[in-house]
Amino acid sequence: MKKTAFITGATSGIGRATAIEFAKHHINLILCGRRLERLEILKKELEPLTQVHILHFDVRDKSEVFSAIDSLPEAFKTIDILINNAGNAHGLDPIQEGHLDDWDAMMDINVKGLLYVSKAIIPQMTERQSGHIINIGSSAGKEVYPNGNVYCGSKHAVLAITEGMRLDLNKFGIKVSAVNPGLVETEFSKVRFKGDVKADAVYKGFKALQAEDIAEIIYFVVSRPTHVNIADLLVFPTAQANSVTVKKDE
Ligand code: NDP
Ligand code: 8X3
Repeated sequence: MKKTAFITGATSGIGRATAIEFAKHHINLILCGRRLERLEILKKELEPLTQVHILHFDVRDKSEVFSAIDSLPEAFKTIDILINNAGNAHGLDPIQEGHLDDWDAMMDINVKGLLYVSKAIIPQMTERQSGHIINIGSSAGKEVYPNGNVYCGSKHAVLAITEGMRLDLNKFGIKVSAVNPGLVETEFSKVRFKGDVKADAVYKGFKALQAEDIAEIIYFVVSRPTHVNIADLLVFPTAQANSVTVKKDE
């Protein structure tokens, strides 16, 4: 029986690469994001491999989240795999100079958005006593780096919520995993620096992880036998030792 995966943040980076990887393995896909045109293009690209449905909503908007998930057609209503991936950083400022709008965005998207989507999907998993939730955390959820304050806080929250989910959903046989990458070359830094050229420097001088590297790891996590759960996985580029130590070309 083919499985169905619900992927948030499928318009770009890790979410998009995961959709492509899952399609290769013929997993049915529900692809979510705000940029509808990108979702439509990806749907067309992947439909020769698998069934694809798109949902266009902002994870910050509770009622949009619930009505989008309610609107799923019968063939996509049973969700076996939830990839809570939508998220981003806004700004890289010392705490005394940080912007309230940036803080709101990070907490609302990375933490509350993940909770809203999970709240809408978990009941069907508990009812069926099966399912797999993968939360995309970050090395920033394990270690705080200078000026990372609120982003790191949001990702520490993702890790704590993941552990809480694993405890509470254990009796239902639901797997809960965290995949925590270090530096991955996506649109992440363009969003963090709001299009500023500073973003171009982030992945220069070393080989950063690519979105496809993380997608392959996520597929590995979801394709383990029923009795195996990868609870918490940290992955860095070889050039990175921790959040602040990156070996760059001279
Ligand atoms: P991208 O910016 O490339 O992708 C982010 C995705 O999140 C987009 O598809 C975007 O879709 C979606 N998204 C953002 N805000 C919202 C929103 N309000 N509602 C719905 N969807 C939203 O970044 P990455 O692929 O790198 O990031 C994916 C995840 O990986 C994030 O959680 C990030 O924190 C995490 N991560 C990234 C790392 C990196 O170095 N790149 C390292 C560790 C973790 P759209 O704008 O169309 O809505
Ligand atoms: C993204 C990785 O180090 O830019 O979560 O915060 S980092």
